[in-house]
Amino acid sequence: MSTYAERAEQCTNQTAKKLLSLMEEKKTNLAVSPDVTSAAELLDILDKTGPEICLVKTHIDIITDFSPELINKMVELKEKHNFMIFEDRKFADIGNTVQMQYAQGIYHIVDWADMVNAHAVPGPGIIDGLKEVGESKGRGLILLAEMSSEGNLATGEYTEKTLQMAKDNPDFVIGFITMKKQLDDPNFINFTPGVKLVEGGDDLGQQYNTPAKVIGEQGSDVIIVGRGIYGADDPAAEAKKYREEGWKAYEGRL
Ligand code: S5P
Repeated sequence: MSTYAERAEQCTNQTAKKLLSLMEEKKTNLAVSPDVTSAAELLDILDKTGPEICLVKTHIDIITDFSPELINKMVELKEKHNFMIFEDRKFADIGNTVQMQYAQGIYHIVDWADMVNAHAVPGPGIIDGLKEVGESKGRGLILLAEMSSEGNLATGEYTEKTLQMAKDNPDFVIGFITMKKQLDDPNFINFTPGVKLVEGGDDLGQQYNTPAKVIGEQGSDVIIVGRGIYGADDPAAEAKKYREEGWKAYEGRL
């Protein structure tokens, strides 16, 4: 299996290249998902876990006291700790609408998020719409090929068609939300949510696998951890544990 550094060389998209290089350089395949609702809490978790992560995944629309100042501060932390930003917007509409959701409104996501994700359900027009706005800024798009929640519909033919949409747009699509490695193509990065140090789930259908399983056995590239880190008493120490587990599993599979 290729190293993150080797894959960075082969990528066409500059955001994918940057992420893979950063992962190798910082020796981390951990993305933190601080799904908290206040700006201060978000910034606090990000400052504490920043040294351990390659990426932060945000849900900007759950912040109750959002202001553009939050974005400035997040970008300051990004520079301080050297990580990238993924806004988990899960676009799911026609191309014309998602373009506006991506660039306009109060969040202006395209201006600060290195990458965003989208569902494939509307068909390729969703990629075309996002690409028209994001490509010139060097942004990357992640498609949801699979989901972590019980009973989800992103399986079989749906997943296959999603992968095909990515193959048709290798300049803008940088990878997948998926439970396992998809495609034998070094261009695409596999991002896996639903990760905890012990397997299990929550009472709303979330299902958890361990870093060892996700990276080591299933061949994914990036672990996305929410409650496992921000729900801990010491998020910094917990992030360090996930980072070590994730990296050990990566080295083990090389
Ligand atoms: O299939 C998915 C896709 C995503 S992006 N399942 C997920 O759980 N996610 C996101 O990952 C979800 O929106 C949340 O932000 C995070 C998982 O959080 P946790 O607290 O369960 O680790």
